[in-house]
Amino acid sequence: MLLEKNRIAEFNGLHAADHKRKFDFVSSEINNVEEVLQKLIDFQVAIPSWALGTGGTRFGRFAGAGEPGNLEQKLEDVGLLHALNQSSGAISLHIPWDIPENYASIKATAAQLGLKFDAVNSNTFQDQKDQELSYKFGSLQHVNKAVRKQAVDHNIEVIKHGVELGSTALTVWLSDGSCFPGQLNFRKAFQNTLESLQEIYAALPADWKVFVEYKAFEPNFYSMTVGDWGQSLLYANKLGPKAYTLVDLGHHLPNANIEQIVALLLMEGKLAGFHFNDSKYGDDDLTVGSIKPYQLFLIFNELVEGMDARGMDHTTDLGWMIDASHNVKDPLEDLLQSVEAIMIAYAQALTVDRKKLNAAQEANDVVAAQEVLQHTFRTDLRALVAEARLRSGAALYPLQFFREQKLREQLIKERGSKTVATGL
Ligand code: LRH
Ligand code: MN
Repeated sequence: MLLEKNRIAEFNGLHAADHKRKFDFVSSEINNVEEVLQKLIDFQVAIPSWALGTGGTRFGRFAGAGEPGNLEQKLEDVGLLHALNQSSGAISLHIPWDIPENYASIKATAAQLGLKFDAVNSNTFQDQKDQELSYKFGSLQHVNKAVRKQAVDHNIEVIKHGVELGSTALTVWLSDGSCFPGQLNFRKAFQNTLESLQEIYAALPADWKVFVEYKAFEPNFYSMTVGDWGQSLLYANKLGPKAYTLVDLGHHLPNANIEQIVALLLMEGKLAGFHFNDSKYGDDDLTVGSIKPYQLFLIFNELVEGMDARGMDHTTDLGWMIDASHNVKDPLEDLLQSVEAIMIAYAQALTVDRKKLNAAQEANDVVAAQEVLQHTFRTDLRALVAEARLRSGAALYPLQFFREQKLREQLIKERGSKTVATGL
């Protein structure tokens, strides 16, 4: 579905006066408003190709309608999100769920929709039907060298797909680990995984990065071979300068201080980027900012402080990706909400009074430091984010537009109600 620009301009026209009133008020409170707006306009979040359909759990999956039935339609859906918010200008593919049949036509479609290809993801957490050796007891950690070789070869194949598409990063998330004490020799599992990652690292093109994603548990429930940021950083440091640690917000033990992890990985120059989502208990993959919005703000607060301390480019030097699944919501509505939450947290972090915060920290004035952050968190910056959309030709209110224009109904008319998207 291609969205005519005039439909968005018409919608924005109806809301222009109301928006201007709100924007004039909020911008009167912000001294560097034009600089903040430009950063919001430039900031792009990659959409996961595996989260454009209705997800499920082991207890059930309640199919949605009008889902993308192939990679072409997945690009169309991300193109639709990008047309609505001009902040979703990239897609992250998962191999083999999204193997392009024709690189040239896929690249042409992506270019037409204003989309880039972000990090490509390998998959050695499932056995494919034509696969010779099973990953039941792991992949890169496996005691059997032949299984490790099969997994290394798969990752090298994924890099090849990425090179064809213009991607410059490989994300490796390993489900490897153990479910019971005694099942695994942790040291040997680490060594096997490191040696395997070194073979994958050696196959990286010069300008590529490898993102080592950690996870505390699931699908293994006693140990994970890349179980926390420390283990991932150990691998990344031993691999070399092209290896980084990827932070999936849902991959931590309860109450982990993720903003501190982010601050230290940035300080070390080893932060790959993010898989944004939210969670109450485990790897719930819920809408970004839907459960712990203050934590999301604190993470972006550390990001802006840390990136500026290193003179990093906010738009290009880290990987900004969503990784969520949708069990009870329309996938596109959910993703629009997630991008909105990310943009608001980024806007909040860009408007923190850093001079006042640093002065309070230097003076051990705990209350004053808290008040600086909570003042920003309690300031409604939605009109600022909407103004950035207006200036980039997007809809002032993407979710409202999606519903009022009945875009899901239009997708169902075009695709029927039985199409199923590959992914989680
Ligand atoms: C693992 C994970 C990983 C993806 C998968 C879809 O939980 O976060 O990033 O490969 O989800
Ligand atoms: Mn993830």
